[in-house]
Amino acid sequence: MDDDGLIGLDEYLLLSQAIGGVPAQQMKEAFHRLDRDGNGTLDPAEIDAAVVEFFTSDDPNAPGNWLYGPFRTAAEPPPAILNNRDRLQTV
Ligand SMILES: [Ca+2]
Repeated sequence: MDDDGLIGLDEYLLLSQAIGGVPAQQMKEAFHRLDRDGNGTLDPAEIDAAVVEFFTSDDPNAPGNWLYGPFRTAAEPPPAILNNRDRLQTV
């Protein structure tokens, strides 16, 4: 992380490695969906919008649902972090 307040593709892929379980190619696609203005970095507004969508939208095409890689249905095993989200919803 280079402390510029923005997340570049290289930094996003490091994050994806930390999460684990999602192939780099899918994380690259996720990054490009989250980068709504297409300038090659994720700024705080893009991150905020993604987080809100991630928790509020069930639209598979909503960029926020790509925050941790491709949107998954209940039939697909999600990475561990999505298991945590499911757990939160059922408490
Ligand atoms: Ca951007």
